[in-house]
Amino acid sequence: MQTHNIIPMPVQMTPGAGAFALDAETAVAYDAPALAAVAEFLAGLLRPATGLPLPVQPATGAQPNRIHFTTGADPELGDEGYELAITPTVVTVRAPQPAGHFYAVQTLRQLLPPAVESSTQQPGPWLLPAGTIRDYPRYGWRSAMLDVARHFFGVADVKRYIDLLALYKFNRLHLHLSDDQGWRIEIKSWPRLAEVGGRTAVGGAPGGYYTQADYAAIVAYAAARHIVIVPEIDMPSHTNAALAAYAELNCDGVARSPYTGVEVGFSSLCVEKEITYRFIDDVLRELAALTPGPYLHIGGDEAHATLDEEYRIFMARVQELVSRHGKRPVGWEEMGKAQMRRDALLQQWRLTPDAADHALSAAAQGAQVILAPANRTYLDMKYDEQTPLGLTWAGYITPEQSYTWEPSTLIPGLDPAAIAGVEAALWAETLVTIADIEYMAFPRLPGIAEIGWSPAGRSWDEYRPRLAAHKPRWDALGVNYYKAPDLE
Ligand code: IFG
Repeated sequence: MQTHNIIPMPVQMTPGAGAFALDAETAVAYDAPALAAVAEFLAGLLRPATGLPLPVQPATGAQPNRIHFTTGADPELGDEGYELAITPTVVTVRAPQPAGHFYAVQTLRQLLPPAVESSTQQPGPWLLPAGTIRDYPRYGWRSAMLDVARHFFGVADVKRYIDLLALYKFNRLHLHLSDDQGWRIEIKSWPRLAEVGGRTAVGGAPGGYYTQADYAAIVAYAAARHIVIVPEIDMPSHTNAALAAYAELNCDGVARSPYTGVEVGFSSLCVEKEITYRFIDDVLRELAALTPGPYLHIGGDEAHATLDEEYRIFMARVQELVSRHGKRPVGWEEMGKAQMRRDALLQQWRLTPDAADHALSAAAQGAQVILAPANRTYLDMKYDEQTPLGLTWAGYITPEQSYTWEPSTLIPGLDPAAIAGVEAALWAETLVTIADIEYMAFPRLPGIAEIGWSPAGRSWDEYRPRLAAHKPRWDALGVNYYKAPDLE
């Protein structure tokens, strides 16, 4: 493990002597039925590149030449922690919960040569350096956000992004499902949302939407990788697609025209009309039924067309609707202007003094804060002036800029205990394909995973070569990453 390049950096690593070699007799064993899935996940991951059979079987005692998923871990490791013990004869994985075993798998794959990520057979040897690792995350909320509203990305693209998030131990994917330019989720009680709102996208690009079956497939694929889907229906602004689909949702009773530009803040649901709350309640009910995760994101950003007092009343009322459907409300930082439920989460993104006040106000009411500072974690920002994709309003963000920040001191006065974790947001005004997504996400996304998982006290000088060592892994995975100069 002397020269490991694991991202996120584990809490504790102790090198050992020698290595465990995967070979034709190596088997993957598990002690409890709940661990069969993660054992199979590992074998399925390793078989293509190694060409080894790697049979998966219930453990029958301690046998050599096994990767052994077992129970009896130190409960201090928590729901996502794990312990790895690698000797030349056996690899033992211990974790209190299956999620911990899953994260041990991500570490094991990163201890193997990058070629192990290849989908075709590669020459070995396949050696796991001996040693022990004790690891667990700093924050429980480690998410990426994908904007599928400005441009639509199909199920296969979302699954691909989920695969890449899993490699870096992210545990949530926030899907921005609605905006001015498009509505991306089928709602059976309001069918025109997807039928009409799903027709458009920025610049006249093809639209699209997830049927409820599509969404269920995304949820299941994510769950198998211990990623919770956090669906967002943005409101009261960023709602032109809904206002174009249903005239009655507009204060003047006139349907809006579809919008394919990139302005923000001009739209608003009619907060004075009761039909608006019936609409929201129907949408939240159907979404809650489709979402096993505990969170529903109700947006709340850039409500420039809604009176402040009406905004406050609206966001407080909608939080209650979310709660009545058995979920915890999540909202962008402006929701902090309103009264906050104690079980709500506020997502900090703007860098202004009033934005910090909203986060402090939310925390003072017992809500948690997710940190997504736009000048560090908005992966739709250009790397530099040459970057062909992306925006610049929050400044250029190099891999170093996205890595060198510390959550606990970002907002002066914010109690570190109120920080739920971090999010890397990817807005899609200028992104059209999964290759565009990968270009903006890599190489910056892994660093944000590390900020969410690893202990404080990072240094760019230590991290930079470790990140650079992931390029062959991205090559093997076929990731369309930006060849950043500071990683050459
Ligand atoms: N701000 C808007 C997004 C998107 C973004 C692009 C938030 C919460 C700028 N709202 O970020 O809709 O347009 O960088």
